Amino acid sequence: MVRFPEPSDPFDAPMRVEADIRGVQVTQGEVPEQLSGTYFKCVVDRQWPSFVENDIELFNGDGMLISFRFHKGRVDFKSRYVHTERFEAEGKAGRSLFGVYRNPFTDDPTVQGLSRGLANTNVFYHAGLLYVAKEDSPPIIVEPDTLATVGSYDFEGALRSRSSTAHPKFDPRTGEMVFFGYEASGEATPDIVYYEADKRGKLIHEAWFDAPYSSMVHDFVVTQNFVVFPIIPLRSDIEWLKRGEVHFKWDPDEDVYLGVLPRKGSAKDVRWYKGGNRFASHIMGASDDGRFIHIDTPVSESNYFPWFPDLTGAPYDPSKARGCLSRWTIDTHDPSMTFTERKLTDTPGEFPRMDDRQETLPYRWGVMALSDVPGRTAPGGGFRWVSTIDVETGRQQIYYPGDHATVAEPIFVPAAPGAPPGVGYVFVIVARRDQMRSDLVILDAQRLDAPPVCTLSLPMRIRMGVHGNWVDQTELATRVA
Ligand code: V55
Ligand code: FE
Repeated sequence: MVRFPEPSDPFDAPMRVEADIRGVQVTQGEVPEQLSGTYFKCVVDRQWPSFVENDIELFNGDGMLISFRFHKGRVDFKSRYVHTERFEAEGKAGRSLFGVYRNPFTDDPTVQGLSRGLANTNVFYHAGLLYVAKEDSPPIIVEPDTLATVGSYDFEGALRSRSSTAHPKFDPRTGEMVFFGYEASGEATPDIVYYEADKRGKLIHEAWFDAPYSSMVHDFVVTQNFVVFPIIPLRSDIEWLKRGEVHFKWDPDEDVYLGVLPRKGSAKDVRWYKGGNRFASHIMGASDDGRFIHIDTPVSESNYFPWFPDLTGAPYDPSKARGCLSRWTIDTHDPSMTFTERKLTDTPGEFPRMDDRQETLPYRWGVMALSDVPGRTAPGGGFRWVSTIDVETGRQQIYYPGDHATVAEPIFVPAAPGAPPGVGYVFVIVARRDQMRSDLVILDAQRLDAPPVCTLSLPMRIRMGVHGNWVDQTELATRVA
């Protein structure tokens, strides 16, 4: 029998619908005619109710891809499940077979050896392939027009890691995709493997090393001259998994380590820079000048995720989970092996993004979702505002979608492929919680506080999810069969 637990807000109930809309309705403004390309995004939509109590739906739900395809002012919408091994096996059984988030010891015995990958975290394009990724498994290739699943991808046999990040970085100067796997040789191991693929998608670099302890390495840092692996104390331990517990626990007594390697460096080059206990997850952007590495990331005092327990039994503290965009600076010549931190804003939030054409390079324009703006109120929780930030001056522009609305990750879309940095649009999916449906709102990236450029209104909800990316038509045209 299919019966899902009731969510606290009916907006967050599973949908389990795959949809096509030809010509999405524009309810305000006009779609920029010159935009030609597709906005792909991952959402999470459990196909079968979990047999785990209080399952982490956002992290442990089936991945569904949505796409908004722009051509001459017309926008077509599509949503399709990613047909992972797990989705197929559970579909055949008509029920959940996989248990606790990233704990294979809790799975139904019939699925031993099948990939636990959910393809629910990020979708990105490189060297003619559209990838969907979840950090616990290899990526999956999807067909960009139909969103049909092609299958798991191992770089033609070259990927030896058991896992591959959902947050690769792209070097705009070389066309390289820089990525990694953590717990790379198995559950709860401290093994990290750092990879680079060249502009044709061929693996050209591989370096294995050990982190100081095993933890969730959700995102990382790539600059022109360095890669940096942030080790944040959301620890894992095989004994916890054997006991049937969730994969990660917060350790309030453990330090943060930033593992620095030169680009294309090897294990012997890793240097660990240490800082006190704190939490960070997503990187907005980073750059280096040969000596100093600057890393911009929202930083909070303690664990952000309420579903990962504190090792000492301390209750989740939402006030310590709020993080403001901050800048970490590593002096690679400093023998003290530490790093500094300075706040760039006083508006807590997450989902930091930039103009990705500046990735690995010095940049000024960033955007993120905010949960609080001092002096302003918005009813309800979650992310209620979007803000652009000039990371040099700290100057912000803020968009408020109105009451009863929450926002997903905002992304930057260039006005045209050659537009200057930060000149273009912010795309953000707005959940109209009182109307049980969502909008795709397009804002001017330089005038975020002006009325939207246009609002595309969907007749239904877009499910919760994390990351997405714009892929220009000129890039999509290079796709390989
Ligand atoms: C995140 C999301 C995941 C995951 C780990 O921070 C981290 C977001 C959607 O799944 O497995
Ligand atoms: Fe992420």
